[in-house]
Amino acid sequence: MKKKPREPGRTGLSRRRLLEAAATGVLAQTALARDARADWVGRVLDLGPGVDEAVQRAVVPTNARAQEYTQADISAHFRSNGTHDPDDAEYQRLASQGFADWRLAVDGLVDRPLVLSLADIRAMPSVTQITRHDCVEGWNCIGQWTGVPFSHLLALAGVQKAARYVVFFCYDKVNSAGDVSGAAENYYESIDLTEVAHPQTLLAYAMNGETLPIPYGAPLRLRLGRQLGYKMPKYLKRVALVRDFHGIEGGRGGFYEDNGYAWYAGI
Ligand SMILES: Nc1nc2c(c(=O)[nH]1)N[C@H]1C(S)=C(S)[C@@H](COP(=O)(O)O)O[C@H]1N2
Ligand SMILES: [Mo]
Repeated sequence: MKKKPREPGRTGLSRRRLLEAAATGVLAQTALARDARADWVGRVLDLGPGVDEAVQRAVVPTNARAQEYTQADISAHFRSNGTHDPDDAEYQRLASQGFADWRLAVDGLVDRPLVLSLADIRAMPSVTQITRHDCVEGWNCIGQWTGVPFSHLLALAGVQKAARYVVFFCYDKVNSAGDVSGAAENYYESIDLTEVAHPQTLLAYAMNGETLPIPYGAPLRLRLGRQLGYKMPKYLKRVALVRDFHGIEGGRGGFYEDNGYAWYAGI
């Protein structure tokens, strides 16, 4: 008589024990991987890393790229979400002059604070990538973005040892999800230094071969390969290297986070 194949789960170890063992291994592996990583890239997160992040980082190697697509895959219509045109007098003035006077401030825990024009940023080494944008609301679009690898820009500024996160400040104010009557807050976001080092982390100034249009974040927005849309702030005005989120807006590292969404939004 043929032996019945063993049913899944009948391994002698309970499912729970297996999960616990896996989680312990995952955490140990993650810690090892972090220790092995170079200099500032490896100094990540005392604060905020959920198990989600530990598990994803262990399963997906840190530098794994999200899928890249071809020209033929680019969405005919790319949706614009959240703010479409910041209602901010300074932003409107800058936009009316083609962002000639716009500057990006790079400060906080850096050796050399920078103030960069769009021309400065466009003169840096650039990459062009066709990737998918996934919004937490459940839609996605494929687009092509051109920009400077963020790690290049931060290397120019020199990241100090105490820095753990980059916080992005934007020109627009938004209302918390579902509460149109609520007071508007500044849109802001943050990523850690592991995400900075990822090859698909760009400060993008062009989309589908054209200057980044206002609905999609002109003149400069963050693009990440492996996180949800809300982690990619548009209308950037300042990036600051920080140790933690204490005293920054609602203190959770981002506008969506202050409104209950996860800080780590890996996909
Ligand atoms: N400054 C700013 N950045 C933002 C938002 C916003 O409202 N303001 N919306 C976020 C959300 S929820 C998504 S899905 C994407 C939308 O980018 P898109 O307009 O290029 O589709 O931007 C993100 N970044
Ligand atoms: Mo989104």
